Amino acid sequence: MSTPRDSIYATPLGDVANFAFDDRVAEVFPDMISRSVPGYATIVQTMGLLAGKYAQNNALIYDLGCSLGATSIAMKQHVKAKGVTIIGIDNSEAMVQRCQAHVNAWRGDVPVEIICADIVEQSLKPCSVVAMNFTMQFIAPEKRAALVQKIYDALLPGGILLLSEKVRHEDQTADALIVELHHEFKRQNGYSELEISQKRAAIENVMRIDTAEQQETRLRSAGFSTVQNWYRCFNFTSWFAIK
Ligand code: GEK
Repeated sequence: MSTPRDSIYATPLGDVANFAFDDRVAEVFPDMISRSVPGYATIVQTMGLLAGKYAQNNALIYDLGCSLGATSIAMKQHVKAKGVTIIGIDNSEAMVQRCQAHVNAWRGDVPVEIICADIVEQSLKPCSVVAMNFTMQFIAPEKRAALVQKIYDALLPGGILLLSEKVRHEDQTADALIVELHHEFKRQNGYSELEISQKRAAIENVMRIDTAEQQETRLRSAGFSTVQNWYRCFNFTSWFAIK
């Protein structure tokens, strides 16, 4: 699907406002995320594959922070279990307005319902798969442990959480070098220095990233018995956690 090109930060902005998932972002989102996250397509496809392996008959699947539904679409294509519904939740009206049509445009046997809600407030029903692809980083840090616990409690035995996050590194030298490698990735994908620096300023207060160790400790503290990192490129990483 070809989508409009992201040029939101291409012209100089006097005061760079905090990043928000508004209409302008939703419009260009597929282009923005695929030019910004190394391996995004691989991550999404693999999350679909893992959902296919772990989906249980007659159980729900959640996609928390579904944006335009890329992960829901991948799961819809891979899940063969019977009596499954995928529920995508996002609190951006601009995303939700577009998401259902995006998801419906792809074939698949599994029904997908998109809801506009805050995943911190939303109660979760028993489920076999929960996908959180780059969403935890936008949740207030002090609310993350309770959210992971809520996910763990909702998962059926043998259920799986699929988590992807941008991470930071305690070692300042390592962190600076890895951030630079990511910026080089963005340059190679056509983002200018101005776009990179203005986006960085816009997102600084909105996206507060943890270290990989913090993420793993939180998963284990919630009760997950298997916590495994399966993807890493620069500061972008994915885990599966099995109950
Ligand atoms: C993908 N998973 O393409 N409640 C619900 N949604 C939220 C909340 C919240 N409290 N906070 C943020 N969001 C997608 C990509 S994007 C990642 C996810 C990124 C939503 C927010 O509106 C946005 O749509 C999404 O989380 C994060 O596989 O832009 O880096």
